[in-house]
Amino acid sequence: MTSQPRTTADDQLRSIVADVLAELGSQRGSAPSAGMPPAPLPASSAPPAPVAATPATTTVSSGPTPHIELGDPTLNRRAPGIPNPANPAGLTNLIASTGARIGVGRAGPRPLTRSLLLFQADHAVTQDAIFGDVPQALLERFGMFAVQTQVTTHDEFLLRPDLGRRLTDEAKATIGSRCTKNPNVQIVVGDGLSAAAVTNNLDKIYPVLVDGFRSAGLSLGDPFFIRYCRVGIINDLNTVIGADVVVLLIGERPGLGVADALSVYSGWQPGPGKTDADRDVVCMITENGGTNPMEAGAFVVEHIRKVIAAKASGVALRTQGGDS
Ligand code: B12
Repeated sequence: MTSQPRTTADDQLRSIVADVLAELGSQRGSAPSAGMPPAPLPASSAPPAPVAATPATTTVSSGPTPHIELGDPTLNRRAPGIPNPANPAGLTNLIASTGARIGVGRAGPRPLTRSLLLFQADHAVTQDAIFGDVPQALLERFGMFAVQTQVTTHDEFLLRPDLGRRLTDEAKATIGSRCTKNPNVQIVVGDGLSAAAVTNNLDKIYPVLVDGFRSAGLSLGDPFFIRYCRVGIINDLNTVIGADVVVLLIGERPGLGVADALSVYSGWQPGPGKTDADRDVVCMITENGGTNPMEAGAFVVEHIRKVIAAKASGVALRTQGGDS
């Protein structure tokens, strides 16, 4: 196969760019093309209008570089992207029934620019959640000190889950000196895969847990925070504390849409050799389309009462008939 001479290819490219610029210039003030939908409506209580029916706001400035303005793609994210749908109300209802990105329309075989920007914006939110830090002030509000696993950076946290399941010697010494031993329940908070989950939900769920456990007559250990934390850490920390039950509040892997969901993992007498089969989880705790943190807290308290009564968690609890 022979390649075209460079000058011919460059000339062709220049010609294409000139055509595109001419077309963009001719569209100024007119309705957008399929590839350039107008900006979505601002967030409001009004039902979302189809993208194709909203007024055009795409603008192209004069000068050598075109400037395209599309508006914030995260506003009115559920606006249908299909022009002239046969059943507009049905389409709106269908879109509202799922978190999946349906009814978004297309520009030829490609996604609309709006869809791409929204995807990139949601991805950016997940990155902020994963690489963010839980504010010290929040932990101090609940009297929590902080320790760290054997992970030293956010990148290492993603690459080495095994290190996120082990405390440093310093962390074990701190826990050993500051925590009450052998409580009924030890509450621990970990950043996990979403600092935003802890930041947004801790102040709602934590008081419910503490009040609920106390009302149930259960003794509580001293709470603390673990940075770069994985679920399996409960085995390691309980070699120091010796709790009947460890309750770990930890950030879940963020999704493209909800990035602040918290999970509560728990287990009866965690220790070396215990696995996820010995643990339970209450997941998707968030005010953004998940279980309300206060309701989740009440549910966790009831669950831990069953664990303590049965002296078992995970699969062992189910096989005893101790929980559904
Ligand atoms: C990633 C994930 C997995 C991965 C975990 C691999 C890994 N190393 O991360 C894989 C694909 C292996 C997996 C498998 C399972 N998972 Co899963 N998983 C998730 C997911 C998407 C995110 C979990 C997370 O962010 N954890 C927090 C981080 C920081 O924890 P981590 O230490 O990095 O990882 C540990 C946990 O993720 C844990 N884990 C993952 N799933 C489950 C499920 C249970 C019941 C337990 C106790 C622990 C557990 O395993 C990892 C290693 O210890 C959640 C969805 C969600 N909204 O949370 C579902 C979710 C937790 N999983 C669920 C289920 C049911 C399972 C399975 C039982 C499915 C099956 N039938 O085989 C298995 C059990 C696996 C096990 N470990 O024993 C359910 C739990 C429902 C419930 N309340 O009981 C969830 C909520 C999904 C759902 N909505 O149905 N899972």
